[in-house]
Amino acid sequence: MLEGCTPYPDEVAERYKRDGIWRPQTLGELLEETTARFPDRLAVAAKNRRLNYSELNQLSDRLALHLLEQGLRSRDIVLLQLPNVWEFNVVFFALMKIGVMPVLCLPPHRQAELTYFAQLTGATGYFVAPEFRGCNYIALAREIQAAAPALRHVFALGAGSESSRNEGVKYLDPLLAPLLAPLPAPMLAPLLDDSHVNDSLASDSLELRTPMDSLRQLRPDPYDVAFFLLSGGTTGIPKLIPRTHADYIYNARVCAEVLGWESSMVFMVVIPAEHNFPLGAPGMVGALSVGGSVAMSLTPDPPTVFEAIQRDKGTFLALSPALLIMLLNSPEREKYDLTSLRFVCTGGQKMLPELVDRTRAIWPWVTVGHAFGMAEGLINLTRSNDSLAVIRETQGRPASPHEEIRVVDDDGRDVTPGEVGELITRGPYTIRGYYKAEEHNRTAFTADGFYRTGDMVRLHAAGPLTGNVSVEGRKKDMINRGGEKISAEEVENLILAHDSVHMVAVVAMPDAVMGEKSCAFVIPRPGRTLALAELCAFLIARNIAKFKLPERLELVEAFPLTHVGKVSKKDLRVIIADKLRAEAGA
Ligand code: J2J
Repeated sequence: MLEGCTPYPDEVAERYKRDGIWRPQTLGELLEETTARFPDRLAVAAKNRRLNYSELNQLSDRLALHLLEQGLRSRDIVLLQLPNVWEFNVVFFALMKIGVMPVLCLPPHRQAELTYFAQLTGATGYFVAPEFRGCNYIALAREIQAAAPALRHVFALGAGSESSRNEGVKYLDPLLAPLLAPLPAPMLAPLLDDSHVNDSLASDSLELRTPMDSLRQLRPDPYDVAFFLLSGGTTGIPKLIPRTHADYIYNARVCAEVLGWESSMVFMVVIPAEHNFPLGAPGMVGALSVGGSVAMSLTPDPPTVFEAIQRDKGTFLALSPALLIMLLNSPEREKYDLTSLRFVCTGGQKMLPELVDRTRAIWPWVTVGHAFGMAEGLINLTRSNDSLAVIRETQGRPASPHEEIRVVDDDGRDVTPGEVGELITRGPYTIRGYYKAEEHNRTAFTADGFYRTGDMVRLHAAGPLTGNVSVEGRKKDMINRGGEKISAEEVENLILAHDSVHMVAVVAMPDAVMGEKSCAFVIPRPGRTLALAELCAFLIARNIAKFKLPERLELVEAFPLTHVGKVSKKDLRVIIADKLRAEAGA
């Protein structure tokens, strides 16, 4: 396994292979297998393009050859930070075919996070949209390159302009052009401006110059790292989660099987495709393993999502409860035909029973369910035939019978069945360690390889909910903002650098839509004061993802302490919740 990763113990890996749980197949081969079965079925749909399986497979082969020609090499690591565009799939599978390992960065990540990932991994490439939601990613790439010189290759969507091509940015359109069918006329017009595909490249005979066999020779080891996901980040900046081809394929297939997916299903990619949830748990890789389709919604804005569902006849909608609330609250909802939907699955944060009821009332033709998963591996799902009680009161049960889950107390002893404790887990797709994080791994995993999730759960031991898990709280010091995770420690460290700050504690405050938002309690230095806008400007200048900014600042003289003299975040959460309640009542 790649250096810096923790392999599964030999006897465990052998067992998974012997029992056919891990198969000797790479993600590239998975796509080839489905392509052979369903060459003409729709694989990927987006507003401006539809690709069947043959096209998706050929485009990723072609791009893979181009990437080799441009200098990327098997076992290189790259940063991948694309919006929800059809090219995401082409790039992802091209990389899988030549064993280049992407770090799946989130679109809001900025210089601070990206530079850290690039430096930690020695990444050689960066895949971006030139501009998206007000961010110039080419400029961002330059800043990262200045701090991480190994990052030699910048690949951008589109065709680029003459000047940008000269700056060494490589654009994807010309690389893919010869295989792309012309766009239908009505779509062409708005796109013409930014797609002057170079004609000389349109007749490029790359496939002749570089025989396809060269790809087969680069087939990566199915049991080695395919890509890196990012952890929700319990301490400091997000940790990198190495996932292998074999573990991820099993994970994606088992989710697809549990949910009864068939080739008629259409998976809606609404939250950023780089998240584990839409990527495969349950998500795109699972859909593409059964010959289903993947429909990309460029943004999670309600009209864009509704339009995509209507256009592509989406059947499976995977999103956070916060986003679901926004969709249900949107007045635009009535304007679209959403009757193709079969399953609405929320994950990333807890869906409360009231939201289950409301969704069922508004969309009576859908099944509502939960995905309680984590990029580290374990995934719990409710099933379509679960009772309403299970769907209202629990977050489901492990997708695979090979998952081991335990609920333990602070000393690591199993709690009385049915009581609340920390969920710890081990299994065929749960990692045994974060990438290059030896010290953190010592506490994040037990000596016998269980991942400590930091989630406080109840594993129902009797009655109609038996075997299902309810999330009751968490032990980890993070804020879960609509499914987006914020490490309190990471933000506290940045705030501490502000001149006016003596001490800081960042905690979650309740929010009706996002579930939680972050609130910074600050003890100012003597004679100093601080306003929220000033604090946010200070943090933005540190080039971090915007979702990490505190949304409220409370200046205090002292912090409540626990009986051992530590800052009591529990008390701070109560203080701010009470204050918000009082303000709402006033
Ligand atoms: C309560 N808390 C949840 C849920 C995740 C599917 C769905 C989500 C993720 C994800 C994922 C929750 N109810 N339904 O990877 O494949 C919180 C827990 C968990 C953490 C993991 C998937 N679903 N959570 O959210 O790695 O605290 O994965 O440990 O981003 O989100 O976060 P992440």
